[in-house]
Amino acid sequence: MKKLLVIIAVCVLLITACTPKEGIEIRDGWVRMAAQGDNGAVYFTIVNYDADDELIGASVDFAEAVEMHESAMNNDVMEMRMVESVPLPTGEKVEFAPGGLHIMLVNLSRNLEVGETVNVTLHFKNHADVPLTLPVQMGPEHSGHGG
Ligand SMILES: [Cu+2]
Repeated sequence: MKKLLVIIAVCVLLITACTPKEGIEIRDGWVRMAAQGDNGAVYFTIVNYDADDELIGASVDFAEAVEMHESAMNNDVMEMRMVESVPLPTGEKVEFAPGGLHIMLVNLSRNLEVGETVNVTLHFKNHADVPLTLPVQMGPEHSGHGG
């Protein structure tokens, strides 16, 4: 019986290792350090190996609201606009990064300290929710929420 279990375990490992990429991969995720009452921001890279999909939002349990924003320079002024959904075409990589797309955490209910990890759940139009555990980091620059 024990031997059988070992064999099954080995098979599972082999299958996992050899499966072609599929689903939705989220990598390089991080959350900007911020104080209670301020706004935070979440960044990551999504690669969609599934059929076309859309990111339609995110949720956390330590902010009043969670919105998707896109920052852009407009006449030398950095502006943010709210985005209802972000297209994730199959095979494409979509980056959420400072100065561009970001998840904005409105009115944090607690401090986000460098070195801790926090839970963020992403919601998709077709794909099941993806829960993430992301590190809190300082970020490349330090003004406002930096979006
Ligand atoms: Cu923003």
